Amino acid sequence: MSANIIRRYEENPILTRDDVPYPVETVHNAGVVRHRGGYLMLFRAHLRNGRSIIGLAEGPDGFHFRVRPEPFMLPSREGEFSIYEEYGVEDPRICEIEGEYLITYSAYSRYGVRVGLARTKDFKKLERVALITQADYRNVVIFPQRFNNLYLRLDRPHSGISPWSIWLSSSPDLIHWGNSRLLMKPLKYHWDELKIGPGATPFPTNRGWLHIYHGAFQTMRGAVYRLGVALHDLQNPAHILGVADDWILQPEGPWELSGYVPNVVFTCGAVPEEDGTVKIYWGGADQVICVGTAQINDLVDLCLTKPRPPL
Ligand code: BMA
Repeated sequence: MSANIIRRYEENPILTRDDVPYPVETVHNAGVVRHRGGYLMLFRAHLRNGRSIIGLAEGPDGFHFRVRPEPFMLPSREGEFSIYEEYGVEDPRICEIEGEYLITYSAYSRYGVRVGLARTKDFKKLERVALITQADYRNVVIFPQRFNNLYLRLDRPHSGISPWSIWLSSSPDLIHWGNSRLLMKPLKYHWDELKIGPGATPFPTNRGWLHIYHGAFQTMRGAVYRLGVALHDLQNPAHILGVADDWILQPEGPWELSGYVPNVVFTCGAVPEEDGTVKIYWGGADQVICVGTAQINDLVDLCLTKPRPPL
């Protein structure tokens, strides 16, 4: 194993605002999936009014992307969604399940931040399904499979009492969610002690579901955002097999150390490949998009051989 468990792509960053054919100040925090033989990315971008929209980019190999001429998702102007998306839509995650793509995103408004769910089959026609949390939630990733006929998601409620942690909830219909339980907490005086949140949509390996999450540590210069990894039981994701004690990625590249928000690597997507590697996408300093690759086995081993307690 090399010193760094994630190997950064030599041509990072792979997407910047200069690649976007409409005016934006940042491109970051991207969900990525395979689609029609290529790779499809949904990314967050700040407009010059400080609010966010979601753009779409496509490419053949997971490293080179071309941005579609028009944004993919703007705040809704209709019905209930328009009330809760007034301040913008952020941080899309994509889950491919049963022949369609589910998109979860943060919806900001004067009432706080909630999570919206939309669905598409072709990334042309988009249907908003429901707002699937109350206020004070972000970072929802849906497992790409049902368990005993139930959808499962990892989510992250905000709390004034307990450090922000990763929870699991289930739903029979993607609209009504419940049976929530706490799975993973930040660890005291650890790289993720301030807060943690779901990152990329989990993917199956032969030893469990791999989930790449983010964690923050407060310093005198603000928070440092890093990535970590956890392994969940294949049949029952509520059972965590191991959470790696070490982070797997920290801000080191110049575009991760400085940008719109310095010292940030933040993931919304990872694509496992048949050759045993995974492409991991992250926003660098909330300004650009980067990619790196890791051996899936190395990530699994780190969870199992060097774990820290989940709670
Ligand atoms: C979080 C979210 C992310 C962002 C991160 C670092 O709270 O706002 O979208 O990438 O902070 O600034």
